[in-house]
Amino acid sequence: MAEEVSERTFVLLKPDAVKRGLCGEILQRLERKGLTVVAARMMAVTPALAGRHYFEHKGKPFYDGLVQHITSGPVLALALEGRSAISVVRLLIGATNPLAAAPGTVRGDLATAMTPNLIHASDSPTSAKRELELFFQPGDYQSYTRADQEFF
Ligand code: FUP
Repeated sequence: MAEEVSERTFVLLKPDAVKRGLCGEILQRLERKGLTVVAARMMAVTPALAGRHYFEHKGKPFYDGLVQHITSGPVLALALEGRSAISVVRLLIGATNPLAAAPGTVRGDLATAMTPNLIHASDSPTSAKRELELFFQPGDYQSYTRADQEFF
């Protein structure tokens, strides 16, 4: 395991998270774990951006619903850094299907439906790089040290 490697990952709080007022709750879980927010952007996802973000799902039966949902309202795009951030965030958000997601995870605790499942997070270094580049410009990132950094 690459435990000592600091990584940057991409997280998207989907329109259901924004509309349910759960951004704070979800972000608190990520921050308390020890992840550092290095970029944040509330925005609308256009159909074109949705198509690029979800290109690997094109042609699947749930694709149209996925694009419809992600473009249905504002999202909060985040870049997070931390020790093994990519796999750590995936563990914290839980399984894709909230009904199968473990208690204690974001989806396991806060969602029941498959498409409005609150959150997206990159699943590999390759997808993190690609997704970060879709949503952020190089100048969007901040560099700072958390006051509690010694514990992470
Ligand atoms: P995840 O990485 O956990 O977000 O899951 P996937 O990349 O496999 O799927 C992306 C999104 O497609 C999920 F967040 C929800 C949606 N989806 C469905 O609506 N139905 C499915 O059968 C699979 C995925």
